[in-house]
Amino acid sequence: MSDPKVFKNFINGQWVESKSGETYENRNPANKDEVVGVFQKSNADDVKDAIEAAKSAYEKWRLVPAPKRGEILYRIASRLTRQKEELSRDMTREMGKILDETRGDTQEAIDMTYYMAGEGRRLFGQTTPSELPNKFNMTVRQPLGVCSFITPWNFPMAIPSWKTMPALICGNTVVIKPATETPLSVVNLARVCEEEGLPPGVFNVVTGAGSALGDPMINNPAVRVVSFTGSTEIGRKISEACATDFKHCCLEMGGKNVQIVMDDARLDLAVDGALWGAFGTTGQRCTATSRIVCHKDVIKEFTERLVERAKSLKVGNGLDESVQMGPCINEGQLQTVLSYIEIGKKEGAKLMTGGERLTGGDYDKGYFVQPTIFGEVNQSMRIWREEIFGPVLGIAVCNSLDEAIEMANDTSYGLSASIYTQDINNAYRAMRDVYTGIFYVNAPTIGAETHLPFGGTKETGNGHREAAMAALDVFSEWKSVYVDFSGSLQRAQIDNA
Ligand code: UN1
Repeated sequence: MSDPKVFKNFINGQWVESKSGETYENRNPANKDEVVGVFQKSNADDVKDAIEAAKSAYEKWRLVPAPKRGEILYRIASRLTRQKEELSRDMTREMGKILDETRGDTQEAIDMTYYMAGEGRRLFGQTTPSELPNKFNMTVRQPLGVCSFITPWNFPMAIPSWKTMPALICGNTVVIKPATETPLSVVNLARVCEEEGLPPGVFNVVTGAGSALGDPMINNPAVRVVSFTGSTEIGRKISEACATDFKHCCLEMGGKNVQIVMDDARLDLAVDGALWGAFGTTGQRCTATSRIVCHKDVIKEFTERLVERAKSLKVGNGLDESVQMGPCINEGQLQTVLSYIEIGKKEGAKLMTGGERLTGGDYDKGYFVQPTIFGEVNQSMRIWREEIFGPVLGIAVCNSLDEAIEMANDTSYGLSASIYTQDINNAYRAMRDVYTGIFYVNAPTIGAETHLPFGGTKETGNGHREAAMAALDVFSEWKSVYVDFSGSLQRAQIDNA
């Protein structure tokens, strides 16, 4: 076997080694024997260099007309489209999710890049009358400067693009630290940016561990925006660190997403939705369905049908097109999943299917676990309350829509929720009363589109939204501009009173 490829950091338009002189191997979670690549184990000095590069690039980039910035983004989107297949294959090798899904991930990055490229010719502000004669009022968006991104492994290209593209179109510059487990997709994104003429220093990549790089990414005073997707625990610390010098801080954290199934639901659809929502991406999505609240009149049939389908899911290496569910990302995550399965059993939930690590043959080379469903789950159980981030679904019973809504809201998180019903009144009531950032009717809890705001309530977020026009509010600040062409001093609130 030939030596694995060594990938470098991307700082100021150059591919450079870490000043630490150290590297780490990244392996395929479906096959530990396969080294996906060797990456830089960066240190605080590398981060400092990247932030300095971003800071000096900002002075020019902010003055490039936004439509011109948009043209570069169009070119990036177009190259991502041309390279979609190879980018997606790289992503399956480093992250494990099946090819269909990594193609979706790459597509999400393409969609976001095109969307933000178009913003280059909008970035609308407002014009509004003045209360005084011969005076003109308007608002314009202004960029902030250097943005630091810490991104997760479950969407290795989509989530970095959600943060990067709106930041760039507004005129900011970027330093990104991709998840230790999935650096290749961000390195690939950097290569595309370089090839399509993004100026040096505008987009910088530093790979390595969050424990070593988190603080220098966040605490540097040149950084004006921090955007993080990951656990609520780390998000809280980042929020506190940003508060000291008032950095913009955008957090997208945990979820415990619910699918409500009412007695009038189309059960075939509800089963399809639950299967995809719970076991897509091996349950490793912030938006994954981890709770079902099902009406008592249909719970038996719904559960039987869902269990039967879950049992037949083919688990394996995502590069095999017939596989339907890939591995967990690493041994630690697999152990977390297995420990929650034990907790669920001890708490008295009824294991309906799954529950075991998959072993034997190729399974021994990766971190595979069976799709797992618990019945008879109740609101006091930890498997109901805590985010597991794996293919574990709990089903609880309800007697009415009111009770379903109360149960849906009984969580510290608030990312995504869905209802399956044919009753339009029930659908609208649930839409209004379930307190989440994303809500679906007759569709699973996963599947957000890039031109709608993405984010959640309560401990899922801190009030900001990613994607769509909402992202522009994270990466720009309003400037209100008053132009007085009267030729005399006019005092607002006084001369016109
Ligand atoms: C995430 O899980 O962090 O809505 C992102 C979805 C995807 C994005 C998920 N479009 O499931």
